[in-house]
Amino acid sequence: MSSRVYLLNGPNLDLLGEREPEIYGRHTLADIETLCGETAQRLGFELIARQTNAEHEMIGWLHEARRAAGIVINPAAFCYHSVPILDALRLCDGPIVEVHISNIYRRSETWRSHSILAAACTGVITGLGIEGYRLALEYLARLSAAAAPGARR
Ligand code: CA2
Repeated sequence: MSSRVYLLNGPNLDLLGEREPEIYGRHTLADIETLCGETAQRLGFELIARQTNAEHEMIGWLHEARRAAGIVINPAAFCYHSVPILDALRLCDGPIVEVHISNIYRRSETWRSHSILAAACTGVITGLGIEGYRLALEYLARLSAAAAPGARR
């Protein structure tokens, strides 16, 4: 059983912390990766953390993550239109948590509330800031523990 978990962040999240702090807070992508790295270490996961602005790169990483213990993905604006990413998510065997830093149901642009990728994910965490990433990893750890041989059901 793999102990590898992928943390994948989508377009523009490399600039987090620079604009719109009232919506996204002041944390940077580096803060997210540090938080997730520490959390993964505590939970016994090997974390692969990546960010891209390119759809094809995200798809390649999802292929790589097909047999991972889990995926935490903030697809950013890919979630509104990317059928290729939807298909790639559906090819993954493990649990997938979609994370959004802002509450996508609470935004003034109502189109932001409909992620086409959510249907291919185990669950979605939205609006809890960067804490959402930590909670997603903790959820994946619970699933892994429950699936481990000898685990009580
Ligand atoms: O809340 C989230 O995490 C989002 O996935 C962020 C996406 C946005 O398109 C989604 O609707 C919700 C990307 C936001 C744009 O990136 C920024 C980068 C730096 C500063 C402000 C925004």
